Amino acid sequence: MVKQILKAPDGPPSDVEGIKERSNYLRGTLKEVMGDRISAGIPEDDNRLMKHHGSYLQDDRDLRNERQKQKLEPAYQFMLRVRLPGGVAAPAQWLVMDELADKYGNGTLKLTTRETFQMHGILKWNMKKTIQEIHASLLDTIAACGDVNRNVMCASNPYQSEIHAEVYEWSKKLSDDLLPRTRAYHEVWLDEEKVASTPDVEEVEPMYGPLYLPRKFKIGIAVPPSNDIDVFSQDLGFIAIVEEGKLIGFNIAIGGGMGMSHGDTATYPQLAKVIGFCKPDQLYEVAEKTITIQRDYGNRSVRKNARFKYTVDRLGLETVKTELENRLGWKLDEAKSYHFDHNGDRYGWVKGIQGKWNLTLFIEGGRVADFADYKLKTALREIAKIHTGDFHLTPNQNVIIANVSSQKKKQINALMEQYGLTDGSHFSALRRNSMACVALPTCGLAMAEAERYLPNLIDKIETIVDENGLRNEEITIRMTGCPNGCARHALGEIGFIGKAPGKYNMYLGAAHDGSRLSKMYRENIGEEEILKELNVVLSRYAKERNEGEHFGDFTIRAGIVKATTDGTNFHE
Ligand code: SRM
Ligand code: SF4
Repeated sequence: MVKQILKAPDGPPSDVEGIKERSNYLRGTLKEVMGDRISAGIPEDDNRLMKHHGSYLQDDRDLRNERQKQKLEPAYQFMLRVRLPGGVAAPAQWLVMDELADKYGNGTLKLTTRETFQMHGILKWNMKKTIQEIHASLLDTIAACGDVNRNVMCASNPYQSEIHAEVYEWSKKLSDDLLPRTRAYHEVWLDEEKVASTPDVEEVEPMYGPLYLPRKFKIGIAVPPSNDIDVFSQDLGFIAIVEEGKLIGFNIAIGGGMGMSHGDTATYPQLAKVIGFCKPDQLYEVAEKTITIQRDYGNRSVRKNARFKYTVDRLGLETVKTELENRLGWKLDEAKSYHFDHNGDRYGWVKGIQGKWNLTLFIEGGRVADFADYKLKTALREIAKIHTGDFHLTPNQNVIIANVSSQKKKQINALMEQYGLTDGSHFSALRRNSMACVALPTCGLAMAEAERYLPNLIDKIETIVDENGLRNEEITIRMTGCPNGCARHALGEIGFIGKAPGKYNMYLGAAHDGSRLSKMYRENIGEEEILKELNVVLSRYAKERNEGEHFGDFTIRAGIVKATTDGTNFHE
């Protein structure tokens, strides 16, 4: 018997709840509107549903004013996000994405902060062909966005150890088993015939129900000592626990999230809290039951407060834990000890299991493109043509050419040399530890630049870094174009959130291992002030730091920013 979906706890359901309810399990009128040629856009109701199919309607914001002046409709286009559990793609799949980006997209691929591909600039009439070609490569875009469980992340070196490989399999299983069951995606995009039947909640969506979740839900699995997936930023994070070389299970952390709105203290980034431990074969059950708690108790009235972190805060951590144990029918074990030491990527060649090699490459801003002086996209395509292992997209927007034999390693090195492809070792450690969200021109929510601006800002910060002898100091720096936190700004030792064109709030104090959020240091400042402030704090760091002390820890110890008492809550 499926549990009845409780009414929204805090008021009347939001408009999106109505849209989902009327959509007949995410179908809406998508099939019809995607076929019409009246507009390059689609109605808002269908756009809401579209997200559950892995896509957003956007418009090119660089062209917005000019088109408005010319009384033209916005330059509508679609963003498409692939579901890629653990970020693992086969070379043939890389080649398909590479080709589709040229054929139907804007000629580039974005490697995202959740280990997958995004394409931008797809026109409405090319969407179906694009999705069909992705599907033919055995990938899909189902549930890559929307009020469902999203792409499940996992530590990004699956073949570096047997444990990584095992954890990857768990992330894939979670991603597959937690998919919505509706056939809407297959009918709208893949021309599957609709089977006439009376919709039955239990049959169609046994876990989600007809309203799906109140909001997006994110799961990730970390393998200590790397916290590359930022496990405490997940709605539900798992930390792999290894004893005597064996995976014995996972610590469970709940209620993390990065998003907030400027000036609204009812919204805030929050770290997930560890509530217990489960064995590997209990993982799916824990995930499923946690999701059903959010399904039943999440705020379906105010979308800004609908994420699981707010449900946990409203109900209380202990209540949620007890509810989870009730639904499981067994008690969670005590959490085991673990240790993280960084949340960034490690670059270059690393030997993994079975004599295979892994090469992590630095992809600035996650943008795979052919630049005037750096043919990155072509180089990766040429590697994909000869590569017999996999590609691993990392949570820091980079890529690992994984599972490479010694013989192929030589060929890949030759291609790297031919194209000047870099593992980032000649860059400052600051740049290698940088992340920026997409922001302008495609993101409709951006208030300032991020991906297009951070590299230029880092050029200037590097001068300060060099003057202070900090070139090889691993300091994480992250920029987002708005407070939604897509580049997990609140877990960067230096963080920027866009406020207005050219203006950012600046944050300091996050932990290098992703276990403490940052605090606001300066509000609404432009480049000149950013550099002035960084000059002061970085030169103090160079002179006053203790041995081995990370920059984020230093800014707290030196009183540059103050840690909150519990080290977690972060408000403007
Ligand atoms: Fe995000 C919305 C891009 C990871 C929090 N995010 C968006 C949208 C779809 C804008 C929109 O709603 O119109 C952005 C599309 C821009 C574009 O043009 O492509 C967007 N988010 C991204 C990506 C591509 C950033 C990147 O440069 O890599 C990341 C895609 C991840 C993926 O593959 O699934 C991305 N977004 C994140 C993360 C990081 C993470 O999950 O680890 C976060 C913070 C964690 C969290 O969810 O708390 C994040 N995105 C948001 C939010 C705030 C949600 C909230 O409830 O607080 C929004 C706004 C919303 O949902 O209303 C958002
Ligand atoms: Fe867009 Fe804001 Fe996310 Fe950046 S952080 S991609 S500006 S929603």
